[in-house]
Amino acid sequence: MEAQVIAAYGRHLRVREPTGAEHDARPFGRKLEIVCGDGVRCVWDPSHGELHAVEVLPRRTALYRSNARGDAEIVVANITLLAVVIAPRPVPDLFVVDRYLCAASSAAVRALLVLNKLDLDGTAVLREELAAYEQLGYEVLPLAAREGRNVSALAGALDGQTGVLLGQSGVGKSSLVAQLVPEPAQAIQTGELVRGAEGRHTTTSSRLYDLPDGGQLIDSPGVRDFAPAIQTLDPRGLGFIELDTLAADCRFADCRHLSEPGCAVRAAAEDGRMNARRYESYRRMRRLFDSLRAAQGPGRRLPRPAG
Ligand SMILES: Nc1nc2c(ncn2[C@@H]2O[C@H](COP(=O)(O)OP(=O)(O)OP(=O)(O)O)[C@@H](O)[C@H]2O)c(=O)[nH]1
Ligand SMILES: [Mg+2]
Ligand SMILES: [Zn+2]
Repeated sequence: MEAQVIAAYGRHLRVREPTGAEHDARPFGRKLEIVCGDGVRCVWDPSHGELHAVEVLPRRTALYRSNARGDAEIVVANITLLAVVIAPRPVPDLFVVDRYLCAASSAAVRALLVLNKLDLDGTAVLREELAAYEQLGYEVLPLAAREGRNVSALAGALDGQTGVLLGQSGVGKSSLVAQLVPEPAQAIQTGELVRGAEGRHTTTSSRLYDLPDGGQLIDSPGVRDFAPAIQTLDPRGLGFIELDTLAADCRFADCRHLSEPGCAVRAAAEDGRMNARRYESYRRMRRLFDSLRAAQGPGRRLPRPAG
């Protein structure tokens, strides 16, 4: 039987058959790394009375992060859209936003930005900062989950897609899911939502939902920081999409765009053709990349996504 993983926490999986029937399952063997969005082949183990996921079907896309040792860890699989959610509160870190975008471009997944909590002060300033992303071609969706304001724009972007919501804890990812999915209450039954310190519910593991109009959406736990897996990054531009064209004019093919002579990227940042904050972000990413590579052991090959 083949099924889609709609939740994965520890060694517990929740899988759904194409018929819609849902089951609990366990990964078979220690080696299998299974995440939300994966397709798996399952077999029933009558002696233990449980369903085993014995094989991960080839992934069309895979989003990876780096752990502190520089190893790649898969976050979600088979997504076609990555939505980075920010809000005036908690105060956003655009450098983390950039690193999500690097991971998306490295995974060949389309990315967009969601600016939630339009009802709060501070969104006007943020929208100006986000204009730099729009100039790069990233769509920015300003909305307010609380009032359901412009949530339809996100629904439209998710049409026919498998999307994931990523961002800091408290930006409103689950609130958006609640607006888009008719029965988000099912998540509470699975025990994934626990009371956070401030007394509100915080999401503790990813969960995939079907959208009424055909797409799918993965809600994920909030994280303060994020680093894309260095193994997935193109060493030339590290996933900064504006560098694809700018770096072509650097004097040296292996230019790191720091202090090398004849660097076209630095020149573009100096004369305003590249956004100065994005260039600073690139420099930080470069330092992170170098330090993670130094921390890394002999290295582990990542499986290539199919297709
Ligand atoms: N003012 C305002 N508050 C909102 C809006 N959307 C969500 N919130 C509030 O923001 C808080 C956090 O919302 P959640 O949806 O739990 O945030 P989350 O991103 O899922 O957080 P984690 O699960 O911890 O990652 C809640 O108190 C929501 O009521 C909005 O549009 N406006
Ligand atoms: Mg949540
Ligand atoms: Zn350069």
